Amino acid sequence: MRINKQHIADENKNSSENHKDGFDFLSHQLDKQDKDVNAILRKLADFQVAIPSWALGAGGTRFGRFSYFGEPSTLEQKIDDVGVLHALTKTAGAISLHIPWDIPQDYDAIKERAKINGLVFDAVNSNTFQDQKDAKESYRFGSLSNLNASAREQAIQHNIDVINIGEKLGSKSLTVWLADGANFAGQRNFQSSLIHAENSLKSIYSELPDDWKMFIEYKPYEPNFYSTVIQDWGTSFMLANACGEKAYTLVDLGHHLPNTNIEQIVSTLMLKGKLGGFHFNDSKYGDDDSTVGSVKPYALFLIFNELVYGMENNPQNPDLAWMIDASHNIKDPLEDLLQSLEAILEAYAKALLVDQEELKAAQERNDVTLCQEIMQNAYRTDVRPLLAQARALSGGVINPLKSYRSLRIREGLIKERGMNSVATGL
Ligand SMILES: [Mn+2]
Repeated sequence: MRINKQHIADENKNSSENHKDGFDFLSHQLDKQDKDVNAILRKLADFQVAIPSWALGAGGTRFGRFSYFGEPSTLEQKIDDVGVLHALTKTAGAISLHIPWDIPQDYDAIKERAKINGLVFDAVNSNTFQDQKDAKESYRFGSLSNLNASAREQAIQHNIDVINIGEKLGSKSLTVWLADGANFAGQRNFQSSLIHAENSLKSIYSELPDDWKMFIEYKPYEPNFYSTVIQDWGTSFMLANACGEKAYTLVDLGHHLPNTNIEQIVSTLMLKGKLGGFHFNDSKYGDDDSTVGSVKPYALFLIFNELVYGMENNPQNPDLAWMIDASHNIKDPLEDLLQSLEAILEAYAKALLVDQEELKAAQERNDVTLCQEIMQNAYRTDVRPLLAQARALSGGVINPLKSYRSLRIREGLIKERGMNSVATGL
């Protein structure tokens, strides 16, 4: 199921009249506010979000899993699914692989498949949160922080293997997320856990190629419910600093306790030049894997406001690696990802509309009311015509979700793959 230029042209023919009305109106309004519409369109078109290989099948909870049918059961099929998203949106130009769920058999064939779909390989993700078949040591009591040196060695070697796989694909970064922690008070010594984790991360870091980055992801709880070794941004930041200049903190939106001020975390890390990667999702309670922007769209906008500020004012911080990190239990994963991509771009576009000069002046006068007005005026602008215009100019469709349905893509995938295919690793 590959979407070609004719599909796109036909789809856009049907929506172009309505779109043109909406876009003309909005760009006229923005012109009057002295906004550079073309510059915003270029930024939107350039923004690329990686899709992780684990987001394409039906996820599940420990209570059950409900297939959406036509799921990708091979890495090739996962790449094709991301290709569908990218063809429609021109925003999903990268795939992020999870090892060992998606180890390529034939590297040339996999690279060729990605190329045909217009994709590059983003960060590679290691997995030391579950035991692999025939593994010598178990991660039941931790991986990089395990008390058993041989288990730590195995986890370090796995991360080095993941780097080697990534190198063959053209990836430039490794994401490490540790499930290590304790389920019960008194189970582990916090200090020795942290020392082991730091030393293990340094061992992995020492094998990192010069042009690579290492992202250290944090999460407060789950699967361990009493303590987690890398529980928050401060711990990640400290470990990244201990490793060296190629190590960075990775912020995953779902990896915070409710009401955490994530925009402030983003701002602090960018000031210090240590924000490396960003995982999008949304949540009500914890790491809920909800569609981006479905629960707290205003919080997402506030986060993007800091990201935009950092991208413009913090040359000490590198370009960020953007990825959606979610797993879908009842929706068609591709539809969910299309909604997430739209929400990300929407928050970005709104943040680009914030008049930073005007905001700074209002802040300096302590005009609290005006500060809020500036933020909310940008947020309340319906920017969807800008997104559609940026997509159409890049060769995508005006309305991705509508086209996904009218092109009957899921039906095509079910015909190709059947009703019983299951995505690997889930
Ligand atoms: Mn994540």
